[in-house]
Amino acid sequence: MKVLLIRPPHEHMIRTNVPKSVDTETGMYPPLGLLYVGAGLKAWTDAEVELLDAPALGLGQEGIGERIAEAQPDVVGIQAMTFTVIDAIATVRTAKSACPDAHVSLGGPHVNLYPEETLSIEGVDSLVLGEGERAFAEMVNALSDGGDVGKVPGVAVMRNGEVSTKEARPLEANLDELPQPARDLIDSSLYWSVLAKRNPVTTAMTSRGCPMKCIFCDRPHLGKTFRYRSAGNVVDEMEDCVKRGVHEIFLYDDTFTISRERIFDIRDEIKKRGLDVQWDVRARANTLDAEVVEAMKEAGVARAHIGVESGSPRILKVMKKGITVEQAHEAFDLCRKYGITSLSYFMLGNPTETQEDIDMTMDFIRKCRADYAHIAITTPFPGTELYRMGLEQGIFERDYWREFAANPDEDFQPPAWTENFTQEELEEMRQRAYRVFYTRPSRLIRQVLAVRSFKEFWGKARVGLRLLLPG
Ligand code: B12
Repeated sequence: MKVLLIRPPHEHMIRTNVPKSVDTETGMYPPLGLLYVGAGLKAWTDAEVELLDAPALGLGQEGIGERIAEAQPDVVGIQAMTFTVIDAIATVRTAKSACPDAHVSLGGPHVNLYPEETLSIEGVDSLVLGEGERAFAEMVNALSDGGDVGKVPGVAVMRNGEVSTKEARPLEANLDELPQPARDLIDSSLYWSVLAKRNPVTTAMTSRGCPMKCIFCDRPHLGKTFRYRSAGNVVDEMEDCVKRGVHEIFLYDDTFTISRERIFDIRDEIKKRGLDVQWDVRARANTLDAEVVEAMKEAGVARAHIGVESGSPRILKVMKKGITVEQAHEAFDLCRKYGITSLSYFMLGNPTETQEDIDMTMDFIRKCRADYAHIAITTPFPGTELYRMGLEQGIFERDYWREFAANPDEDFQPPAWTENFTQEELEEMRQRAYRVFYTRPSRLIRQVLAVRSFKEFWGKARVGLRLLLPG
């Protein structure tokens, strides 16, 4: 069996009220999900596996078509996020025209949210729901044995106009039993980040799932329980990355810092092995204290991404963020004290938000000691409690995400939450918030003093200017 995994190009990605430069100019990150699916194939099938990372290889549909025609795979597995589904569908069509007999299967966040709509797309033979490692491997084995893929748990097919199942397999109970991502399927040198001190970079995930209840977030395929890998298993992966010449790792755990003890265990393991590795984590403000941040620094954590969302205690409650303004300030102070670069995340235009709440967020942005700020306009994502609230409260008249899934249109712009402010007012406020943050004299001086090369300075200045300039 020959299997070709594809990350579609980002040519028709729908805009999400995040400045374009944030998506296109901050870096190129490996498709971790596909590396895990590839690892599952290597561990549990005899398939010959190839991975086509179109964005990293700079491939469009024509290039993808040539590669598929050349490879003549039996199975094509394509990653689908709602925001890149138009490119995923174009890739399905390209696969069917370049290799009509290939079985084309989709996996990723989008298929879990809209299985009917996605399976109704011409050329899609099956969907792999939830975590794909075992389900896809079993599906490939079933295909090679001439079996019925619709009988494989977690695989959905169309049966007499009906979706055969919407049930994913149970989530992996012990993540240590999963094989390490198959990084030999990609060229590590293609991946970089404007944030990194040393490129190339890679990505990793040491835990899956998040028990928090933030209304704007949804991980349909990774669950609400925090499942984590052992320190030894995590550092084995880091050691493998270093052997491949990659010393900077971006952890994609939704919230790395939930398990306090594990942070100390990972620090001890990295120190015991003397690993030269810097890494980047996503943390929650209320899980950080001096002991934890110090241990993270000792372990090589170079950057921490910390969601704040709002400077208004009332809005933090409305968003069920579960942190306080004081905890957020404390988190950035601790990162500054122990020399970890911190990135803060804010959202403007939240449910019930008033000018007074926005002023509190601006005040927080003015005073906080974060090194970077990422300011988005609140845009309800599919499958989130926020989106359901918008439909129930009549903020949105139609279920536009389902309509989009049924008939994806690249001109579709997901609407912001415009309960009290118009889109234009929110964009003006976002520009102002970026100016408030990035033109603070203390910050400008620190950034200039911290820069090590003109190339690094230009990289950051270019993205910075894009953020500050309208449009
Ligand atoms: C890393 C990441 C990014 C990275 C890289 C994205 C990429 N294209 O690889 C960056 C920072 C660029 C990014 C950007 C954005 N992201 Co993002 N991102 C993530 C994050 C944190 C981790 C993804 C990951 O690696 N997961 C780990 C692996 C193991 O999981 P996985 O990829 O889902 O793969 C598993 C299964 O889904 C399945 N599977 C996945 N693909 C396939 C393919 C096949 C064939 C099969 C069989 C199975 C399969 O099996 C895999 C192994 O179990 C997720 C949140 C999360 N926790 O997953 C959000 C997430 C994917 N991002 C999301 C969003 C919205 C965005 C943005 C649009 C945000 C924005 N700008 O507004 C942009 C889009 C830009 C872009 N070009 O892609 C959403 C997608 C929601 C949706 N309905 O599609 C998520 C789920 C977060 C959320 N808010 O809900 N993102």
